[in-house]
Amino acid sequence: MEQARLRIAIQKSGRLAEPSLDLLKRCGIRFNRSKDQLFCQSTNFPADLLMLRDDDIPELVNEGACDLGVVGLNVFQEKGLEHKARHRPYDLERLVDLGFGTCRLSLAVPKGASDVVLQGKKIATSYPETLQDWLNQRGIDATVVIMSGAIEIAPRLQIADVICDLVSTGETLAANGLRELETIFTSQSILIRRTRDVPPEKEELIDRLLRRINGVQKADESKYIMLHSPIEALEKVKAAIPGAESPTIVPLQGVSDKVAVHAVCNETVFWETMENLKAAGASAILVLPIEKMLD
Ligand code: PRT
Ligand code: ZN
Repeated sequence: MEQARLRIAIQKSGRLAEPSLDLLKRCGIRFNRSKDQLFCQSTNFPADLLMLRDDDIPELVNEGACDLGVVGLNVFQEKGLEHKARHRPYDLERLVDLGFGTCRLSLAVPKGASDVVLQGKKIATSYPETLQDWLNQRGIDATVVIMSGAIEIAPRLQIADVICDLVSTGETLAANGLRELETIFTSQSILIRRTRDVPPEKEELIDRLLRRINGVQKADESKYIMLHSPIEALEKVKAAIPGAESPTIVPLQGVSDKVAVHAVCNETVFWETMENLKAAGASAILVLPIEKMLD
């Protein structure tokens, strides 16, 4: 029997494309990819990549054309509400948050607008379902104007009074003389899978990939710290190491009053942390990145 292969959908080009590929690369999965290719096979993991528009990813995973997909939570949510409204199945699961592509879906008005009551207003957006859901929950009656891009010019064109668009730095809003009113949804990239009709061989591959992603994420959050500590200050120094369980204590050759302390910290090590360690008596403090972790 032919070996099962996972099909992973990622964005072809755009904000999520590079970070998605990068994540897979850090999971040790290599692809032979030439530009403009829509499909490519991994040379060292039973997986193939499908490069698509981000908006198409949830549906293709839902339909079974792909097993996994990387997509913004904003798109996942919007498509989910769209399916719900049409009573169509949306058998997708949000497997893991990937941490890139963070943004927020916010309401904004022209800077000069003093009246910010939404009732009865026209709101332009590319996320009509998410917006409508938010309005419904608050009992606000407003007209949703659907636009597929360049939402920020809607007030100037008098298409709408208010816009509801994705914001990351806020520069686009500022450049268009708009003021952010309120965030209605916060988003980041997520890994999604289909929940229906997945053969056990694929389940196994999904688990394997998830373990690797988990290892990459843990490694990102962790640092390896090495330092020298006077034996008499050891308890104080150990207490100043953030998020470290049972550090390794190693003797130092030819030195009787100091030991080396090695530990994995599962928290960020700030300069302040290092200064605190030094104040507690530590010296020769080294903080190293961790590339991979597997428990
Ligand atoms: O061709 P395809 O449909 O795949 O691409 P796309 O144009 O739909 O997507 P793309 O690459 O722009 O965005 C993909 C995903 O990135 C989105 O679905 C979000 O999950 C995420 N993301 C993160 C963003 C932003 N940040 C973002 N700032 N998507 C869009 N923007 C736009 C926003 O719409 C506005 O026009 O950037 C502008 C605002 O940015 P700031 O930095 O000026 O605030
Ligand atoms: Zn898109």
